[in-house]
Amino acid sequence: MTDGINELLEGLQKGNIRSLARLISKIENDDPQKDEILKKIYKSTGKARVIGVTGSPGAGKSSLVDSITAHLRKKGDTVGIIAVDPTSPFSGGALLGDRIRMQQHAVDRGVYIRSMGTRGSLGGLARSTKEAVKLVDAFGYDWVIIETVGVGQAELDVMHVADTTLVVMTPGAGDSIQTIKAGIMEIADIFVVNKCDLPGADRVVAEIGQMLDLQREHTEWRPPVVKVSTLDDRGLNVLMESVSAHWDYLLVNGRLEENRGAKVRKETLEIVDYRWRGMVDRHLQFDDRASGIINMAASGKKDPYTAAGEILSQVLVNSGQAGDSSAGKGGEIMAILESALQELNGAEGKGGLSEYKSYLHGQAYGLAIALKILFPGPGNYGEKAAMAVRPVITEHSCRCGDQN
Ligand SMILES: Nc1nc2c(ncn2[C@@H]2O[C@H](COP(=O)(O)OP(=O)(O)OP(=O)(O)O)[C@@H](O)[C@H]2O)c(=O)[nH]1
Ligand SMILES: [Mg+2]
Repeated sequence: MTDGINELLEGLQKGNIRSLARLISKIENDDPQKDEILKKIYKSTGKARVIGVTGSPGAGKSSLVDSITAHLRKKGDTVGIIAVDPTSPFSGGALLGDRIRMQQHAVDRGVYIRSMGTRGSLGGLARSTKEAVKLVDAFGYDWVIIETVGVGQAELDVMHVADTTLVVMTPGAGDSIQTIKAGIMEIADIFVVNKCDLPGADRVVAEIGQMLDLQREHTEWRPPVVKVSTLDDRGLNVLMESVSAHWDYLLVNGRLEENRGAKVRKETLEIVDYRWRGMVDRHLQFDDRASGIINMAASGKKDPYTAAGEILSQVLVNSGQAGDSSAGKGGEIMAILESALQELNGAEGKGGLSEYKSYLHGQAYGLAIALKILFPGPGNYGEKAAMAVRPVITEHSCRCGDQN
């Protein structure tokens, strides 16, 4: 963990919003120290109440989040809002709209608003959104509200981090119950029929009621259906009472712990899956032997099952997980490399000292090369060393050359 990250984590603890924003950016950009950051803050999470708000595009989710936030602020509670915007980073329209509408909270330090956009896959977005929720929670906000357009599996997946999920419907054309994606109906803890100032709201309420009658699993908690208009906040008090009632329901008989426990269980497996897949991907990228095996499978010289088994054993051996006794040595060399890099950072801060700096550069570079030769392969020390050295080398514009 570098000094920079430690400083940001201290900032987070002290309530510095800039530190929170920078940490979320690091998570969003898949920073190599991401796992360390999340590990460090984990014990500070779990205090915030998390509300998910989902529904069709234009249903009034942002307007509703706005109204709920104002309501909570009046009680003195603090609110962190994460708006998931899966649209292309180039369009940015919805994002801007959200920003403008929420301007009334922009100067309020008790409210933090963050949009998460797609950088890579939608799956990546779902993961980084969940991680951002943890950071906002660890920061100490009383509430975290997540807004997402409920159109795809990834957005539904985001909703699983919420303690209470609101599904927003409208009397508008095309938003009748038949057109709503099945998965969305099932995750609702509360249905909000927004825009009840428009005609047809009662029909939507009735349709939702009929659907709930058909579902048998809602025996313990039948999701209430609340009519709201964010234009004049009609129905907002009733909605907030339903949110409270749902919370009380969760607190009875340890349901909250049970729900959160199930989420952590799922999350742990997701992390295992994600890391494992990362190891395999890097292996395929860096190790020619793997592509050789795949080619043999492709040309019918090996069956795909044997080929897959061989590749998996390679991944295990290369990552030093298969009982390689020299792995400990790699750790020691890595530690020397890390202290050289730290020294280099310190020297940079003091300015001057160029000879000493190039000595440290040389040392770091040499150690990284040695680790690369001794411990090759994805996820192993060679790769870790290259990753550790690379930012320093580009930052200090060293001419030693790139690691890979
Ligand atoms: N008549 C009426 N219009 C509303 C109400 N709430 C929101 N709107 C309007 O509906 C439009 C969409 O509102 P948003 O809050 O941006 O909806 P959204 O669901 O966040 O939209 P996306 O994030 O783009 O999916 C805006 O023009 C709002 O002014 C309401 O209660 N009544
Ligand atoms: Mg919105």
